[in-house]
Amino acid sequence: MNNPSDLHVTAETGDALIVVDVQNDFLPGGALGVKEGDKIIAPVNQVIRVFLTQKLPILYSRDWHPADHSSFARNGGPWPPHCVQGTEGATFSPALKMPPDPLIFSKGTHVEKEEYSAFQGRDSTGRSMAEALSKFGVKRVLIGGLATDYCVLNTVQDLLKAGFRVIVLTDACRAVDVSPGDGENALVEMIAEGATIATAKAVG
Ligand code: VGL
Ligand code: ZN
Repeated sequence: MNNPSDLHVTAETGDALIVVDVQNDFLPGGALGVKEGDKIIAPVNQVIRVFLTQKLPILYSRDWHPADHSSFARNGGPWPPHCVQGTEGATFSPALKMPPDPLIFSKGTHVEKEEYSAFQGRDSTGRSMAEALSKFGVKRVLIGGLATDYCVLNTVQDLLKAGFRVIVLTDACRAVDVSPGDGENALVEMIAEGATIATAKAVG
């Protein structure tokens, strides 16, 4: 794999940043805490600062499940209950930098649908992420968040299918790693499907 530090990324018009599920439940100590999930916050915030300064769009996704969601173990799903709408666990990390009026896309809001992909999310007016990206004239997406092997992977795959260029910020992602190597495999898969990788500090 290429050394991601080789690539400098100049953020410019046509770019958007997608910040995936930086919610308390996915951070260490949370209901579905991702190991070292907290380590992504500084890199993510650094890129958020660049995008805010340049007035480029930042789209925040959140896992936003009803209390009886089908992905929860008690309903036959694979996960402990997490990111239940309105709970502390579903709240964005207080350490995550957000503008006063953030663009938030909620997903997994229907009992029977998993929706790992932020691309399936909708904002408070019901607008899809695809509609928002099109309105902003986005051609290229930089992406970071939790978790590499689920929501980041599925979002990147949907973005690539929809024709966006995608740069995965490797230091701004961490994996659940249900099986060791899942995160690495997800990165390899994203690259094979057309994504490129960079680090947050290469973005300016
Ligand atoms: C996620 C597992 C369950 C994620 C969401 O955000 O990656 N993972 N729900
Ligand atoms: Zn979930």
